[in-house]
Amino acid sequence: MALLPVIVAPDPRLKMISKPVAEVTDEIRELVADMFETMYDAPGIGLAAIQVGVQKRLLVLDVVGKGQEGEDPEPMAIINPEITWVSDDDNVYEEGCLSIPSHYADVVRPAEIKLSYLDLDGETQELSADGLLATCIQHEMDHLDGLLFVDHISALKRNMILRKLIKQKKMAS
Ligand code: K1U
Ligand code: ZN
Repeated sequence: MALLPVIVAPDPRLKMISKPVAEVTDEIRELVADMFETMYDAPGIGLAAIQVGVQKRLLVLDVVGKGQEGEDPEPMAIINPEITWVSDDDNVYEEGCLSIPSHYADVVRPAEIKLSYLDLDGETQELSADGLLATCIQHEMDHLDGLLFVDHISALKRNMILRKLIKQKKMAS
């Protein structure tokens, strides 16, 4: 297993549309293992493959364990997800992102969703999600379509965050 570097915005790779996984192979399972290690190490509750530079429709998450001691981990790997239903009622959650370190903002999303996806055996699964799980899945699925949580907030707040990220990158280089 290996820790993978997480891409920080602004970066053109974070705007790419990820491509479907053609087949769930050992190589994909190895990537998933590396992504879990990277997510728990960060720590984070989710990670999309494009955040580690892999343009595949694949994400990992664990909104239960949160990488903290004393919590039982509940890792989930979700491949080629498709949302099949969203609720009319919304939920607001103050989101963060490992690709937008140290910035948070309230994001409105459907409160409940249903999705289908492939598991690590290549089997189709159906899932109903609400609460933080629904929020996290939608946040990670946005990454697969080149979107970040700042694309859901006002241009004023988004530009403020992006300007700060550019400054942080300049200071680090
Ligand atoms: O970069 C990412 O996509 C991961 C992101 C996922 C997420 C967070 C909040 C709402 C929706 C999606 C994170 O994990 S940011 C870090 C974080 O939220 C967290 C870290 C440790 C413990 C608890 C939360
Ligand atoms: Zn994110």
